[in-house]
Amino acid sequence: MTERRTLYPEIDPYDTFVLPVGDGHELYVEVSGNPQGRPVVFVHGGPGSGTSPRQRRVFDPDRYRIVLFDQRMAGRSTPHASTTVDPQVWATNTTGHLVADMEQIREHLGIERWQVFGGSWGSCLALAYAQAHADRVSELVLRGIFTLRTDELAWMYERGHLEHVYPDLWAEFVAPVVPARRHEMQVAYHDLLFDPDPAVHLPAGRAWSGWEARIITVVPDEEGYAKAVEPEQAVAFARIENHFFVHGGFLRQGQLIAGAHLLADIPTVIVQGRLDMCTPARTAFDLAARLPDAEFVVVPDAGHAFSEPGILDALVRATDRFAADRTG
Ligand code: STX
Repeated sequence: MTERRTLYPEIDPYDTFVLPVGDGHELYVEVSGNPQGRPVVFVHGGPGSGTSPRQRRVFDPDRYRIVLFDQRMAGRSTPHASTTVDPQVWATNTTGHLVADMEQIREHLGIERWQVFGGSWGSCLALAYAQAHADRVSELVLRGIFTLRTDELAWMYERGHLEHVYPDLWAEFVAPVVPARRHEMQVAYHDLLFDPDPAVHLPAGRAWSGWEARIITVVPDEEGYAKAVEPEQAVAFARIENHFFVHGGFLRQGQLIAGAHLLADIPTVIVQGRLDMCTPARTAFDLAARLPDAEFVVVPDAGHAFSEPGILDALVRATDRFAADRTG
């Protein structure tokens, strides 16, 4: 096997700012790399994970103008999901709002078209954005495809699915929910996560976020798990994910697969781990079947996370190839 590609060296942003996008929400945005480079926006996962400095490093900093932003209520954006359960605030955090936010960021930066790069929930939001604004997307790089169809969510959060692979971790995931409600985990968790009492929402947030952190890599990542269950992050991540999931991502059932034809003219790479236990490969196959011109890479020895060695290799190769393409 040829050597696997890894992240580019650490870089600092050359510009960071806060962008008010309406409804009282303010987003943290940062730009790194080459100001004259090919524009790319990194769409983070969860939803609710926020961005991390590592995400700048999947792009050649000499050839890309790299835009990262924290989606509503995540990371350094405010108000933060860990500090409010006000339904009025949550009502203005939907997929439609996030798509519109991306347009505001693009316009603010004076970018005509940009590459859209997203994994997991980031692939979902990237697909929603690209299907709404195809003319603004120069290329798509998608990993761990997730479209929030009911059965995709049931796979990970309802009984009778992933518990067959991880019975021990599943037992920890269901622990905060009373047995009588374990047939409706997402809804039951909603009540716990949005309870104003930290004695209720904190253990629930850690159990929800910890479950995901332990099933996204093939080899356990203790450092990743420790970060995921840190109280503020765990509660924010769990609340945002749960809010989007109980609402089916604010999408029509199957909307993003049915709309795939809208992307036919966008050069697209789809990277999927065969051993992905979070967003199983079927969704990637469903998407790839509707995008015959896309490059579809199934990595045989990788799980879900962006950091899985085979996934990272394929992603860096994809962004390098698009950076070399002057026609886009
Ligand atoms: N969540 C899928 C998702 O977007 C169900 C996701 N999974 N893990 C992540 O994001 C992080 C690695 C960003 C925590």
